[in-house]
Amino acid sequence: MSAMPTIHLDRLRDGALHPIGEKVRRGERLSAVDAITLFRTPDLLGVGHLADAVNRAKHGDVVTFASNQHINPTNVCVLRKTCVFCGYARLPKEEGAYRYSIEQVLAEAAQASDSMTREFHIVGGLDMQAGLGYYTTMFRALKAAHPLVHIKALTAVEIAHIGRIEKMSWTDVLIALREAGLDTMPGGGAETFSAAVRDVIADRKLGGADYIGVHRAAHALGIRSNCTMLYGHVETIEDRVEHLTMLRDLQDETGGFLAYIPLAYHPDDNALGVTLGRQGTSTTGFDDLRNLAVGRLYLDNFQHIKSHWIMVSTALTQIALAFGVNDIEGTVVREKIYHAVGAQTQQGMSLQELLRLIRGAGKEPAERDSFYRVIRTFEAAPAAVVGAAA
Ligand code: V47
Ligand code: SF4
Repeated sequence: MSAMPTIHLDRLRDGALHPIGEKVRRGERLSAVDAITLFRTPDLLGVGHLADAVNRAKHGDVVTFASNQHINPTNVCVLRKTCVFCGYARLPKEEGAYRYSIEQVLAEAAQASDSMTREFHIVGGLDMQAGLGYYTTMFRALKAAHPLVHIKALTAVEIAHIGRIEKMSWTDVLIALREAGLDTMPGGGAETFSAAVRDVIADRKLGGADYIGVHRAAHALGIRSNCTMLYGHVETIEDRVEHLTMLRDLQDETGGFLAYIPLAYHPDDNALGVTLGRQGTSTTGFDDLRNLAVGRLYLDNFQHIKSHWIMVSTALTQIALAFGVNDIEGTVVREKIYHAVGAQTQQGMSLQELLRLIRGAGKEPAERDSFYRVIRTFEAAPAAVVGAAA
């Protein structure tokens, strides 16, 4: 599906959105200045209308999700003191530090046998004891026990870390991991690319250009990946647009990104939240919807915009389905990273809950595989049930 978007200019209250609406109607690419306007306008419903029109032209009413299981094998991280927004990492001897043995990873993954998990999403800290061998052994063992389950694992930052420990190039690390069973890569570790922002929130972390470089190396090998942006901390609107432009440029070059996922910063239980005096005050629903909608409009070469309900709540995710979102983070068994920084949401969602949420927004739920191909659709629920969900 890819019709031209149906735009009603009379639904754009802010006149500054009219030329952007015309561009969207013509299928013309938006400029960085347009993106800044979309981030600044108070007319959120206008931005939402444009994003919804583009999303409908691409996906109709279909909203996809995957049945996945998050596994975080180690929270030991050398950047524990310098990624000041992270509440998950520990130093090796710190209370609460853990590193799973392969047997523990298998035990956690064993939940996949009696659930419908089709994907393991595996990310963790930059642990000096978790080198290439740790992950290749893990992936081989997982594939032996669950041959049909897709492995989406290791952020660009973790790939670069393994390369540093093993003195190997990113490409060689990726080749070895792929041979062991890695199928695709998640989008974590991007944060906000701007050097000024990184200086404040993650001054020793892999820089933006290198994050892009690792994804470029993966795409060149045919390993597809997701990408993210952490927003709602110290970044400016211009920083957000610069970040999105870098993602859009790489997508023009390789076409290797599957989905974009904006991640809402949570200020609890991390040093940055204390410094900013923000504990207990997450991003606003307004900004969450805007980030998703601008992602849909500016990243015109991306098929999929995903809402991470764990961070922005299931309630907001349901509304986001009218703001350009066509995919919802899946069933996610036992999420840890966000629950370490104050996420109040559940650690997982059942299939019935997901269906109720999608249908309640008047959309058609479909389960997808890790390449976003629809693998299962669902009979419509009785009207009374849908009504109850709305
Ligand atoms: O890179 C860490 C973020 C990311 C906080 O690719 C925080 O399908 C908010 O990228 N507040 C990892 N966010 C998770 C991630 C992800 C999630 C779901 C799906 C996919 C995918 C990727 O979590 C990190 C960082 O940006 N994070 N701390 C915090 N305080
Ligand atoms: Fe380590 Fe990632 Fe947390 Fe940074 S965000 S401290 S790299 S686990």
